[in-house]
Amino acid sequence: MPQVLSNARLAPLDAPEDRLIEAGAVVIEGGRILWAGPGAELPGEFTGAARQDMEGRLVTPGLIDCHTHLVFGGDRAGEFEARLNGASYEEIARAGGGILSTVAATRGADEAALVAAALPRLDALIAEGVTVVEVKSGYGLDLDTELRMLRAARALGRLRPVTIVTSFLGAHACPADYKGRADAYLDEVCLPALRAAHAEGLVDAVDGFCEGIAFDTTQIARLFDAARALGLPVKLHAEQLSHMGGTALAARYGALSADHVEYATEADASAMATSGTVAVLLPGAFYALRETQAPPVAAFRAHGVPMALATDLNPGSSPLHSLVLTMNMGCTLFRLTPWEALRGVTSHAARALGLPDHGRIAAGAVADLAVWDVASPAELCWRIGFNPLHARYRKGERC
Ligand code: DI6
Ligand code: FE
Repeated sequence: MPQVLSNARLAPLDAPEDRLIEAGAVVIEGGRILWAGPGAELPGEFTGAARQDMEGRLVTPGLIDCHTHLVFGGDRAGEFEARLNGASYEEIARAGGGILSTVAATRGADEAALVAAALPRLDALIAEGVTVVEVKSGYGLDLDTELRMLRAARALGRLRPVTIVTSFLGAHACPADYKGRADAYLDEVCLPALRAAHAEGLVDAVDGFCEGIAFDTTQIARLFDAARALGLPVKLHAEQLSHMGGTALAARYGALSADHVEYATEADASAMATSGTVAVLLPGAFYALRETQAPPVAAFRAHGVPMALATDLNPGSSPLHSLVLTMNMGCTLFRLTPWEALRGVTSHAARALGLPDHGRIAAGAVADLAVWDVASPAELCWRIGFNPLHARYRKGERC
């Protein structure tokens, strides 16, 4: 039986224009959107259907967090304190802390412990209208733990009404026992773990960290070749702390996204536009690391590169658990417009995950929706640390 959400201020995000539909209606059936548009144009076949009055609230697609490291063991509060005392993120990493300290804690946690630790983080996102969350591995750096992280991520999607999309991030850092032997780590651990995880159905995409403290472009190219051989899409942490050429490489491989991209250039933006690669901006990491180099938003705009926004939720560089706050940060720190921020957590985030039937309110799309006690995208982005969610629908169910 179809149901109609009526009297909504609809932000459909289904076209390049910033467009609100006043007194809009959305028809839902079987977890999909059958029709959306001005209530006055509701097709006659639906006028007798069950109605829920949105009372003029803003209705957007359910939010999509397209870049998180949600599953991990332990915490990094001590590192937070060390950075307040002057240590840099890279110094801590080179001294064996940083990502590698989370690797030690994650290796020591079984699947149930990883799930239990991740659930409150996931619940914080869900409470703000998030309906799709990408989750990366990358704190195992050995076969068993990489697979365990991905199994934990899949388990989260069975425990909560949310869609989980996984990325294999075995090339996140080089573990201590392979220090200075990144190529051997790739051949002996990372690529075999990727193949094993793929064989178990645990991998939706392949990610890497291209940086001085991680892997270079030649090594990432080998990872991407392996992904391609398995038929898996790729994405990359690129140009976060320095310009390494990862963005251009990602574009050459037709990557879904290049993420962080603070140090990307105009030429990188042009290459991304050609390949259709989404720029995923992560203001939480920019803020937490007190970076000063902002991503080249003007170049992305000029070249028509779609920009997404995500939390990068992780214990080290971005312990950020709010996608609504991320929108505010995208506006304040990177000068996105509120509409760009909203697109960044809906239609462009869906594109970054290769999910064309998510992130917009249009006939045929999945009926993931967020209903807000606000009147406009600007009002949604404006406050700092306030959650205006009124209701959330996942696959047509209010939950
Ligand atoms: N870039 C990031 O921001 C996260 N991973 C990455 O490659 C940080 C991960 C961490 O510090 O634990
Ligand atoms: Fe990240």
